[in-house]
Parts: sequence; structure tokens; C-alpha cells
Amino acid sequence: MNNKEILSASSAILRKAKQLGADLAGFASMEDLRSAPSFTFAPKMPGVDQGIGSRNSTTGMTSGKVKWPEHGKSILVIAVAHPKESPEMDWWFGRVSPRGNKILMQTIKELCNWIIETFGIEVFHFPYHVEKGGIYLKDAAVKAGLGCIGKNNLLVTPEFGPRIRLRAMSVNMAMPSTGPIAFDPCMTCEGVCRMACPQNAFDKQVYTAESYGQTLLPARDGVYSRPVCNGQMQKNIDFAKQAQPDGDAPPVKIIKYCRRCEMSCPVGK
Ligand code: B12
Ligand code: SF4
Ligand code: SF4
Repeated sequence: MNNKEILSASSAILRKAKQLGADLAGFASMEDLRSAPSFTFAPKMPGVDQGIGSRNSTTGMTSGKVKWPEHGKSILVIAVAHPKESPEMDWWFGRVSPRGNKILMQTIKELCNWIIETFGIEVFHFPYHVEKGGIYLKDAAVKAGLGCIGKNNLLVTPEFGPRIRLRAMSVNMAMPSTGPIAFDPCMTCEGVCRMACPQNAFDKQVYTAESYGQTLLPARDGVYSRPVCNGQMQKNIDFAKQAQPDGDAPPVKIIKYCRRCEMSCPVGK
């Protein structure tokens, strides 16, 4: 494809992503992403592949390291809004994945098929967990121009604030990157997200630039404590109540993970 055709394919793919269910979509270069903060930090972080948000590794990579797909030049990141008015989009019904997650998976799946049929480009649907072949999605979203990393350690978008969930795929064609964008609402905000945390996960300096050899750290300045936040997730599991999802289905535990640092942010609709 020549440059004009690549530009036209890129716009068509981004349009299609939105038709299929994405609220936001963008392209990042895979080469750029290799040196992004999460990708360089995670392999140095103790316990990165242990705990609630991780799985046993099937990639053969060492802790925190990403297994990059062999054939992939650009990464397409999509976001689905999880508005305050629809909290159930983020709930786990027993072992059944949340509704928002199903929309994300289905959208990428359909997009993969459509891209192969339309352009004949090789694609790869990234699994959610890095230990299963996934990537660090927030950094990918920043590079794709969807938003910035906020003081709450989440991707904050101009449209929906941090109330979005992410998923990604790679395409074996160098698409023009759609980011990053000049957007940083945290510069002028006192950090209500941090104050809203029920576990005070942002209270102490946990990581320093000197120890990790990089200045961009969890929650920007290294104050986000993963084990403390993880403790809250465990509580959410332990105290989940049994309820009937719908119809005649048997009752299951509905897990509502903490979202206070997300819900308290004033940015977005
Ligand atoms: C493991 C995991 C967890 C673990 C550990 C979290 C952690 N951050 O360490 C636990 C279970 C505790 C957890 C909690 C939550 N999670 Co979680 N989690 C993940 C997962 C699978 C991997 C994250 C990870 O290990 N990152 C690596 C660590 C080392 O990086 P980090 O702490 O994020 O810090 C880096 C960034 O801040 C970055 N950074 C800082 N400044 C800058 C600046 C620039 C320019 C750039 C590019 C990057 C950058 O550099 C830091 C490293 O140096 C991702 C999905 C994925 N595949 O990416 C979801 C994900 C990050 N989680 C998500 C969510 C929503 C949550 C929760 C709100 C719980 C919930 N209800 O779902 C909380 C929020 C916690 C918080 N405030 O960060 C969403 C975030 C959406 C968003 N708006 O950003 C993701 C993307 C999943 C999804 N479905 O979309 N999670
Ligand atoms: S509440 Fe303020 S500091 Fe926190 S993420 Fe939102 S804008 Fe940034
Ligand atoms: S998800 Fe809850 S416990 Fe974790 S940092 Fe955010 S507010 Fe704190």
C-alpha cells in the first residue's frame, strides 16, 4: 500500500471500531511502546506477576516482560465507556466476565475478522493478561492519543475521564500514530481521586526515580501502592454478596471491585 492508501485504511479501521462498539480508538507504534514506562518498569517491579490482577505465565517470559507478537507493527487500542450510571458494566457475576469486558472482546474479535477480510493484513488480538501474551494497555492508550495517565494511575480521557476500559490488537502494517495528545487535567486538580481511596493507596512514596532508573512511575510520581490496592480487591471478593443475576439462573456472588479513584474524578461526562 502507498501512503495515501495506508491513511485511508487507518481511517476506515478507526471508523469501523466505533461502528462495532468502541467509544474511542487509536493507533500506536509498536516500536514506540517498547520503551514506554510500564514496559520498562514492570520487569523491575517485585511481585508484578503475583496477586489478584495477574495469572500464571504461559509466555515463557520473565516477570513483567511482554511477549511481542512476531508480526505486528502498529497497535490498535479501543476504549469502552463505563459510565457512573451503569456500574453493572464492571461487575463480575460469579466467574462470568463483566458486560463491559464482553463488549470489548467482541468488538476486537469482529474488527480482527473485518480487517483480515477487507485488507488482508495480519492481526493479533492481545489477551487481557500480560502473563498470557497481553500488553500494558494504559501506556498503549496514551501513545494512541486516547488520554493521559492521571494522578490516580488510570488512563484519563477528555471524553469520559478514567471511566473507560481498554483492549488492544496489533496489525502488521505501520499505521500513522494518533497520539499522544496535549491533555493533562491533573496539573490543575488537587487530586480528589487520591483522597477518595478507602485504603489510602496513594499516601506514601513507594517507588523512586533513583531506585528504578526512570522518572515516570506508578501514578506518575511513584506513590501508588499496588499491594494496598490489591488488598481492597481481595476485600471486594471476600464480601461479595450472593444474588440472582436474572431470570431463573441460580444465585451467584456478584463482585463489585472498588472504583473510587475512578468515580471521584470530575473529568469527562
Ligand atoms: C494487574 C492489574 C491490576 C492490579 C495491579 C494494578 C497496578 N497498576 O499495578 C490490581 C488488581 C491492583 C488492579 C487494580 C485496578 N485496576 Co487494573 N489492571 C491490571 C492490568 C492487568 C495490568 C496493569 C499492570 O500491571 N501495569 C504495570 C504497572 C507496573 O504499571 P502501573 O502501576 O500502571 O504504573 C505505570 C503507569 O502509571 C505508567 N505511567 C506513569 N506516568 C506515565 C506517563 C506516560 C506518558 C505513559 C505512557 C505512562 C505513564 O508508568 C508506570 C510504571 O512506571 C491492566 C490491564 C492491562 N493488560 O494493562 C488492568 C487495568 C490497568 N486495570 C484497570 C482498572 C479499571 C482497575 C481498577 C479501577 C479496578 C477495577 N474496578 O477494575 C483498579 C485501579 C487501580 C489504580 N488506581 O491503578 C483498567 C484501567 C482503565 C483506565 N481507565 O486506566 C485496566 C487497563 C484494565 C481494563 N479492563 O481496561 N489492576
Ligand atoms: S481527580 Fe483530578 S488529579 Fe485525579 S485523575 Fe481526575 S483530574 Fe487528575
Ligand atoms: S481501586 Fe480503590 S483501593 Fe485501589 S487505588 Fe483506587 S480507590 Fe484505592
